[in-house]
Amino acid sequence: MITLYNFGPFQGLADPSPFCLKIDCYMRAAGIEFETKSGANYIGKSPKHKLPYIEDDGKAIGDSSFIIEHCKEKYGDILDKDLNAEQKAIARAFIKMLDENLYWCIVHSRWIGAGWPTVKEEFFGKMPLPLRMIIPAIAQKGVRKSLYQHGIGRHSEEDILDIASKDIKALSDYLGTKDYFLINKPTTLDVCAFAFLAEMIVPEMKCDLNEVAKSFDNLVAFVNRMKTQFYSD
Ligand SMILES: N[C@@H](CCC(=O)N[C@@H](CS)C(=O)NCC(=O)O)C(=O)O
Repeated sequence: MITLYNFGPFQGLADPSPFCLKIDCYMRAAGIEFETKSGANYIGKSPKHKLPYIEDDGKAIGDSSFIIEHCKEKYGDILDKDLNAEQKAIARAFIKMLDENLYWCIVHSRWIGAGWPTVKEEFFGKMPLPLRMIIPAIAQKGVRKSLYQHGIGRHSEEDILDIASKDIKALSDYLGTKDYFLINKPTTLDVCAFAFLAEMIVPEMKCDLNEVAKSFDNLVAFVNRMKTQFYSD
């Protein structure tokens, strides 16, 4: 059986990481049996030194895109087999927008913006003193550096919110009144969109980014639809 290494439950979701949530949801949607092992300590054991990664038949695979590719090769393209080339191209563009652009806006709102008190408490609140006083600031400094190196961290908070809002609006406009993004059943794009949207819509975290996401009724309904379909447990 596949083992998914992730961070573990967070504020009503299977994981605080949209990449880990993406794989959790992909396995459920594709009907692939899996178990989870959770903890930030697995980052050091991961082939790419990030989570998620999986182990399947003794082989470790890191990165959500490579994990999905592996599952498609080994278990069949259960979710996307009915898509044509144009739909696959649209999916690719949206998934990369989520992974490479919106992701960093979410990280900014959680680690630098108004989400920080919640993240600090959730991730570090159970640490013993004096670590609880020291580690959060060190971790936040590391994330600030990553955001700057990526480029998003060089913009003002207002501009980052604007960048994210345009991605979220694009998702809302494309979904429109449909139940799913591409066809009448969930595909990998729905799984990916769910993972990122749920991270902004489900947690009780007060920040402008989450308020923007929650303001799109069709996206909130989409997240609830996916939650009902795959997380009724
Ligand atoms: N491209 C990777 C991104 C994974 C990623 O950025 N994971 C973050 C959590 S959301 C992580 O493990 N960060 C820990 C670190 O950078 O030390 C994927 O698609 O899986």
